[in-house]
Amino acid sequence: MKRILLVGLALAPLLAGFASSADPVVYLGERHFTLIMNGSTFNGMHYPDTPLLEAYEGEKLNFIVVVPATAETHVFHIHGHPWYDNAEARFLDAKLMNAGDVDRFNVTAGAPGDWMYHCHLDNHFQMGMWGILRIYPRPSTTGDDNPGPGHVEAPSVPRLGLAPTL
Ligand SMILES: [Cu+2]
Repeated sequence: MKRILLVGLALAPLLAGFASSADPVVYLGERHFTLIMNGSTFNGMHYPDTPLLEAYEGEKLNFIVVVPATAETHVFHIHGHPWYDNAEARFLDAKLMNAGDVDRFNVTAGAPGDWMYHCHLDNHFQMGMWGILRIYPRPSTTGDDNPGPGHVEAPSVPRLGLAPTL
């Protein structure tokens, strides 16, 4: 365990930069998030240093969830955003992932607020293996999908979905 944590810590500076595609200053319509589950970390971090995933309501969120070949089993879970799993041909909101597994899926960003993502294994979760998907209200109510820059005001975000459902 200690070795795995050290590897995770060593990778942390490299991994933190690409976990969140951008601050949601501009409505992009689509975002990409890569999360690596290793030890009791996401991308080598424990909460509150885990990636803050930011998006606008209605954006398409493309996730890549990776469990390295040297890692242990994890269960990826995200609140309020079930995704369609092609292998199981059904919607899931938690996925058992073994060493070497890579899962790619997309969801539509739901109601504005803070939604927890976490490992569903209680011992990992208790060590800080969780983070926040923060969804902001759409920056424009005109129906324009790409209102452009200028929407820099951060709305107050209701705190939703934070209670862990273990
Ligand atoms: Cu885990």
